[in-house]
Amino acid sequence: MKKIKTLHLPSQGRIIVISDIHGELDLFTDLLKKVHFSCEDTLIINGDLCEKGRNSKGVLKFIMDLSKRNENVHITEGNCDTVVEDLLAENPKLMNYIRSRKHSILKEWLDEIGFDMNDGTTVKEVKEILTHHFSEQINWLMELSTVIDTEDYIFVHAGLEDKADWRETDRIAAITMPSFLEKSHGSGKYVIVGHWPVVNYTSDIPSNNPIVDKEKKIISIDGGNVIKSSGQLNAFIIHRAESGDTFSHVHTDHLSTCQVMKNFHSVAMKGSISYPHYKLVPIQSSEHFTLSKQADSEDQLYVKNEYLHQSEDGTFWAKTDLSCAQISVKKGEVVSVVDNTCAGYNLIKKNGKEGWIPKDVLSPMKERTLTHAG
Ligand SMILES: [Mn+2]
Repeated sequence: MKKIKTLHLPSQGRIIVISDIHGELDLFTDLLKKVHFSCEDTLIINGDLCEKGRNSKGVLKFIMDLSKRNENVHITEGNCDTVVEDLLAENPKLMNYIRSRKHSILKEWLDEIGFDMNDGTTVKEVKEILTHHFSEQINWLMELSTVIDTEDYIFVHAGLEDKADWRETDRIAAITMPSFLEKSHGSGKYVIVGHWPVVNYTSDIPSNNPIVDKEKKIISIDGGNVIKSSGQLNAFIIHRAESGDTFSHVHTDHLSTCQVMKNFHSVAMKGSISYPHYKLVPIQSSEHFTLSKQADSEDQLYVKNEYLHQSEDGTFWAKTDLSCAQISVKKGEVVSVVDNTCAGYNLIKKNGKEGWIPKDVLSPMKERTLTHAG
C-alpha cells in the first residue's frame, strides 16, 4: 500500500474521528457544532465523504475548504470516494452506475453544469466534461491517503490485513473489507475504522454507537448513516492525556424526537435481524409480535407483525433490518422515533440503542429542527 501518511498527534486535547458522512452535509455540520469543534481539536475524516446521501459535492467542498484553512484536519479515502478513479480510468461500468444511482457526486456535478446524459453518452465524454470543470476536486480526492499512521492509532476506512507488516495490506482491501471487527491485525496500535455499520455486530439490543474492542485493538465507528433507517453519524472522540487516553462519542441523525410520558420496563424481548439473515419461521403469533425462529441461526425473536412478510411460496421473511428488542424508558426522557406507523408500539432509539415501546408511553409527536437531532 503506497498512500500512508505519518502523523504526530498532540499528546493533549481531542482527536475527533468521523467516518461515512456519505453526502449528508447537514448532519456533518450539526455534528461539528454538537461537539463544539474548534481549532484546538484534531479532526480525522475516515473515508466515504461522498455517495449515497443528498449533497456529496457540498460535503466535499466543505471539507476541502476546512482542510485548507486548518492544518489539524486530515482525511483518508473510502471505497465510495474512488468513484473519481473509475471516472479517470474510463471504467465503462460507471455509466450504468450513474444512471441507476439516486445520488452520486458525478450526477450532482453534471447537474451543476447542466449536462444532460442520453443513451449514447460515453464514459469518455463524462470524464472530459467533469475533468474540465472539477479538476481541483477530482485531484484532491485522488490524492487522499489510504491510511493515517500515528504513534498510538491507525486510521483506515475499512481495515488492515493480518500480515507481519500491516503496511503490506492491499489498498483495495483496506478500503473495502467487510466486518473488520470479526478479524484481527498485528499492528499493536488501535485501528479505527468506519465502513461497516456497527449495528451489524450487535446482537442483544441493536446499537449504532461506536464499539471499542480492547482485546483486538479495533475501534469501529460507522453508525450506519444513510445506509440504515435508524442510522446515525457518529463522532468518536479521543481525549488525549498523560494519564492515558479516554474515549467518548456523540451523534446526529435525521430522526424526530419525542418525550417519554410514563415509565416502561421492557420484558425479555431482545435481539435483532440484520441483512442477509431475513428468513424466518413463525412459531406463535400474537396481536403485535410474532415469535419466530431465524432460519440461519435458530435464534428465537419477537418480530413486529408489520415487518413480517410472506412470499408467494409461503416462506416468511423480515422486510428489512430490524430490532426485535424492547427497551426500558423513564418518564421525562427524550428519545428518537424510528417508526411510529405500526399498531400498538413505536420503534425508538435511546442513546443510540433501538427497541420497541408501547405507543401510549410517548407524548404526541411534534416537529423539531435538525439542529437538535440525536
Ligand atoms: Mn465504505
